[in-house]
Amino acid sequence: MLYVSYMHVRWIGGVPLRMSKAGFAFKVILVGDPAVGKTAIINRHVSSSFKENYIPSLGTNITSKDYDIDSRYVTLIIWDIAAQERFDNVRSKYYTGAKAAIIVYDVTRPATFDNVTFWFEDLKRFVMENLQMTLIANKIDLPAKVDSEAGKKLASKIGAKFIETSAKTGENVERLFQKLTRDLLGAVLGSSQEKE
Ligand SMILES: Nc1nc2c(ncn2[C@@H]2O[C@H](COP(=O)(O)OP(=O)(O)O)[C@@H](O)[C@H]2O)c(=O)[nH]1
Ligand SMILES: [Mg+2]
Repeated sequence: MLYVSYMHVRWIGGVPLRMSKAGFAFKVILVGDPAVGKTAIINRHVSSSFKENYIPSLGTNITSKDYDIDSRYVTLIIWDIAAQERFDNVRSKYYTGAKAAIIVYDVTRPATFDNVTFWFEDLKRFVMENLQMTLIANKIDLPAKVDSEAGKKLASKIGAKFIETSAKTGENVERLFQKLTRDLLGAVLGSSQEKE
């Protein structure tokens, strides 16, 4: 059973610290071209909301969310980058310490799918070992111009899980974060706890 509550995050020297119960905290980052729905996916998950208007995020937004998975506390610290992603030094800070990366593309814009390779190479360039990756085909509530098979194929090529989502309807968004959290926990406990 999985329940969720909001956490307060304290800032010390730029590093968020949770002052709470024992458990695991994992940094999760979202990457992908502008306007693919990174912020929308987070908002859907964290606050069950969706906005039609595109408001490009400024700087980096950090949200955290707590889960109770089989009586273990897990916190995801979810980083959403924007605006300055062009700068290498900004991205490298953003990537540092990440345990999971969500690469997002927009199924209505093939160029955002083509750029997945850029984001993957970039992650490889900056992030060390043990990065769990998920490729997200977002906006599946709209007519797709990139088919599922191409997404699946690319995901397996880059060693990522593949999930198709709509931040608008919410389809598969909870599944994405539940799976991610369980897989991160499973990896840290060194067991094969992965459940669908
Ligand atoms: N129809 C539809 N629109 C979406 C979806 N996800 C995001 N959008 C819209 O796409 C635009 C960009 O979303 P945003 O989350 O700001 O993209 P970001 O730049 O990757 O953070 C906004 O206008 C959102 O309303 C989706 O799943 N379906
Ligand atoms: Mg954004």
